[in-house]
Amino acid sequence: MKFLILSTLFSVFSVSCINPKTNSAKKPNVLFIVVDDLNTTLGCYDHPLVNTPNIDKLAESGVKFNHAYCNYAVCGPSRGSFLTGLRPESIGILDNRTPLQNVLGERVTFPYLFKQNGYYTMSLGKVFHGSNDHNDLKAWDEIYGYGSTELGKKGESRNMTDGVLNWCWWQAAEGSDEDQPDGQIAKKAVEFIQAEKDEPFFLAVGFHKPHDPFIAPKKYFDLYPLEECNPPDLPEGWEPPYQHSLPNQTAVFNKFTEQDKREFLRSYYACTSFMDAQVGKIMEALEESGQLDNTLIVFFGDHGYHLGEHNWWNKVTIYEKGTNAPFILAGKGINAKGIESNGMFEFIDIYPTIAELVGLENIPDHLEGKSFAKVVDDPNAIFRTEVRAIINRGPMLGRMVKNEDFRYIEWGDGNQGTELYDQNNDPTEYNNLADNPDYSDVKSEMKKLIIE
Ligand SMILES: [Ca+2]
Repeated sequence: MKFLILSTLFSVFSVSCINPKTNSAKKPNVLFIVVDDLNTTLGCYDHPLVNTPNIDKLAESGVKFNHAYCNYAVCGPSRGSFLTGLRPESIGILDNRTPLQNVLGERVTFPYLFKQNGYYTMSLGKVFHGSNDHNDLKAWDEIYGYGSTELGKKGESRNMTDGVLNWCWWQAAEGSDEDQPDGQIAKKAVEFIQAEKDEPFFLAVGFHKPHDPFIAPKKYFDLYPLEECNPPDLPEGWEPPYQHSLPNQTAVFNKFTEQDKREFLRSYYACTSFMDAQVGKIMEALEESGQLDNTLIVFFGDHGYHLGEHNWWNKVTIYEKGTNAPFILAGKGINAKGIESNGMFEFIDIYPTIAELVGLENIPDHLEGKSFAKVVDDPNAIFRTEVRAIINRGPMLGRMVKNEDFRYIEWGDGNQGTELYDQNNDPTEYNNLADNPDYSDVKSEMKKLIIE
C-alpha cells in the first residue's frame, strides 16, 4: 500500500510540475545485450586463450557475476522465462516450439514495461526466440532481423560429424563483419545510438554467435591456431550416470577425433571473438555520442554451453556448464567498478533487478524473480541461497537445485535417477555422490529444496 501511495503521489507531481518529456529524458537508457549460447569462455572469466577485449573492458567498468544461472538451458524456454520474469513451467514454455503468444495472456513482458514507461524500444537480432508469434510485438517501436549476404555464405567450411548432426559445422567466411547478421546488427545499433532521440531508449541487441553453425569472418578463425585449442580432460573411464543425464546425441561425440574437438573449439572461439568485436563497436558509439554515462548496460549469454566437458558439445543440460552463463552490469547506476560478484541469482531475477535499477514504474506483480539490485551498493551481497533449473528429456523432467556446496539433480521426480555433486571439491561434476551413504543426509536436505 505504501508503494501505491508513493507511486500515485509521484505521478501527480510529475504531471503537474514537470514537462513529461523533460522528465522522461532524465531516465537512463538501457543497452540490453543477450548473446546466443555464450558461456563463460571469455577473457574476463579467466579463459587462457579466448580474445574478448571489448567484453573484458565492459567487465572492468562494472560488475561481473560468477554465479548467474539460467532457468532452462535452451534458447526459447530461457528467453520466454527471463523476458516474462516467470519460471519456464509458470509461463508454460519448455521447448523452442511453443509460441509466446499462446501463453502470455495479459502479462507485461520486460521490454513492454519499458515501452509503457515512455521508452523508445528497439529489438535487433535474436531477443525473443523465433518468429513473430514467439515475440511480444507490441513491446517494440522497431524490430529488425538480419541474414548473411551471398558473400558471407562463402568460405572454407566443414561439418565435424560428417553430416550426422546438421548443426555441427563451421565456416571461415569470406567478406567482412557486415556480411554476417551480427555485423549488420552492430551497424544498425551504432546508427540508432548516433541518431537524435527525444525519449530514453531500451536497445535490445540479440547477437546470434557463438550459436551454431559456427560461422564468422575468416580473420577471427586465424586468431586461434588449432594446436592451442585444447579440449578438456575427461576422467579415465567416466560414463554419464544415466543415459538421460545428457541429451541423446552422445554417440556422435564418442566418435569425435582430436582434430574434430580442436576444430569445434576454434570455431566457438572465433565466433565469440567476432561477437566481441561487434560489442566493441556499440560501446564505442555510446562513448562517442556522450551517452555512455547515462546508459545502463546489461550483457549476458542466454544459458551455458558444454565444450567437451562430460564429453558433451552443446547445451540442454542442468550441470554447471549448462546452466551457468556470463553476466555483466555496467554504466549508469553501477557504482562498483571492476568488481566480481559471487552472489547466486537466476535469470528470472533479471527483470525485477533491471526494472528497479532504472526506476521503472508499474512493475507487474506476476514476477517470480527477486531483485539483486543491492549489488550496486554491496558487491558481496547474497541474493539467493540456492538456484534452480529444469530440463526436458522427452516426456521426463529433470530438476536441479544448487546451493553454495552441492548440486542435486532429480530425473522424473527421482524415480529415474538422482545425481549429487560437491561444488567445492568436484566443481567439474564427475563424481556422483547420490548413492554414497555418507551423503544421504545431504541428499535429503537438497531434496527438500528442489522446488521453491
Ligand atoms: Ca541459446
